Amino acid sequence: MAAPPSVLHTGLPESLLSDPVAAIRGPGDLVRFYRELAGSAPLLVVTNREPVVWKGGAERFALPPGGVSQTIHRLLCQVGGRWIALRDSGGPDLLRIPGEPGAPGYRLDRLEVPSALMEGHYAGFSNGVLWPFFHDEEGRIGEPPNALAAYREVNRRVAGKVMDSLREGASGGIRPGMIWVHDYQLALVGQEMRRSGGALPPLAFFWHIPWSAPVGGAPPPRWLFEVVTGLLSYDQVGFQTELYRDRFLETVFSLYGSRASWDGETLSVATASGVRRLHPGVFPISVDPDHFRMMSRDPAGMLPALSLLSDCGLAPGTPSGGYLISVDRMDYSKGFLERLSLMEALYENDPSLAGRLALLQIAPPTRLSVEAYRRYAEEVERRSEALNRRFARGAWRPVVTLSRSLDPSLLAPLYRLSRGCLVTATRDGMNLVAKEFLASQDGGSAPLFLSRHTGTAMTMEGLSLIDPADPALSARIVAQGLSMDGRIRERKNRQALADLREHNVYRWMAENLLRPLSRTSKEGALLFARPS
Ligand code: ADQ
Repeated sequence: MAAPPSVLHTGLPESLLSDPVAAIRGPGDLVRFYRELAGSAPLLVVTNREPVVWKGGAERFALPPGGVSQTIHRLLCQVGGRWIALRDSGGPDLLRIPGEPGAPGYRLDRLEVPSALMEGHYAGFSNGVLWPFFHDEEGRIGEPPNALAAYREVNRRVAGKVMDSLREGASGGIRPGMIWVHDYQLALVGQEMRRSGGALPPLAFFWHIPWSAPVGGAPPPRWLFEVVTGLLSYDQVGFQTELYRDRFLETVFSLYGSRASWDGETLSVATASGVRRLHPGVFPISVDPDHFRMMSRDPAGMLPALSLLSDCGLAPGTPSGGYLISVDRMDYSKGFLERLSLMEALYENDPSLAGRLALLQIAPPTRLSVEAYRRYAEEVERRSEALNRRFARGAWRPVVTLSRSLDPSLLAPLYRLSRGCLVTATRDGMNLVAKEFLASQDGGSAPLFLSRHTGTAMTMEGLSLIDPADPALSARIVAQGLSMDGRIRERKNRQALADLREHNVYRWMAENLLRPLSRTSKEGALLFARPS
């Protein structure tokens, strides 16, 4: 008997049936893919942060450097649609973002939230409670009074803004092929939209950060049921890795017991507001490796990178110019203290490295309205100074810190010129820095030393893994990696780059869009099954 077809009935063009996303390499492929699935239906994206920075004057606004939001921005410019975000720069509530000539561009609806409410939502609940909880840092949780109420209220207002944009009548209203909501700050938006009633396009959500394992025996935090139930309102909830997706499922089962069931594709849960059916998917996020490769050798970025290194006392080609690079927001989950301990162990084990191999940490401050972050930044500064006092050699310092953001055009050559990259996150949804470094090496042999607690370590093979919780062991792995035959290191980097080119950020987007949009294209019937 013939095997049943793995694609049941999709209504999708033939070109998308065999392997719909494997051939996607760049923005043009993604736009074509979107059009084949959604036709002229626009896309509606909802995020906490806006994709542009208001400048005013003739220039009006600027695009922040690179990153995932700029990939989504480029798609929206081409296919048209709307982006709803909390306003974090000046200017009007509504901005028309133009596309290239001939492309529709999109409308950015910015939601102004009073500062006290924003404080409770962002610093209070999102980054004072959810972030530390899901990064297994319960000791850093600090929940100001009314933070949960502020979180609910901001989610409600964002949902209201989305509903308004669906209702605005023929002229201003939008009929999107799907609505794509992002990250832990906005978990309740889908539920609030469903409470408004009426038919909705498919609602997709992407959870960018880790999901922690349910705490055996201990009662769950009182808000967890609410956040999980909020997520059940979406038709698709995407996670970075299987581990995080499976932990989410475990959490659902721990909270809902026999009212939940999972058939390997669809999760069904009998909630107080009815039975919810959704697809919890695994979509590891990525970068545009060709773009980083190109930037890493572009003289326009290379020349300023060389002069920046000279200013830092790390002039390439000089005996004291070697450096390991790290690039992260100043966040405790990125393991700054663990990294300093690793460097300390490295110098203790091999004192000849002092004077020859520094740590260049590029670390812009972040979330300074949260006390845990302010205290952490102070502690990192104290520890960096102590290491500098102990291992200084003349004018040479072991730790060079740049506390600011650098444009990716400058970051890429800095990655390329380094002796290696240290990623020491104690927990990380994915970690894009690791992927940017690998893409920028392009034929180079500098190794990536990657924390095994990152999504990148869980989803890519053949990388040198370290454990920031064990700096002595990690320092030995780093020393071995640095002295490994250059050809072996180069081969490892090449293999990683090939993997990244296949699993790039455009493909990540396509995989997120595939199921919800194919559902729209069949007018509400979920008929698509991924090829096995
Ligand atoms: P982040 O926690 O911010 O992201 P990461 O994935 O490393 O962590 O992305 C950081 C981005 O900011 C990178 O593109 C990096 O180049 C850039 N960046 C960091 N410091 C910079 C600096 N000094 N100057 C310029 N650019 C800098 C969250 C989750 C991650 C997940 C991403 C995407 O915490 O786990 O990988 O979202 O889903």
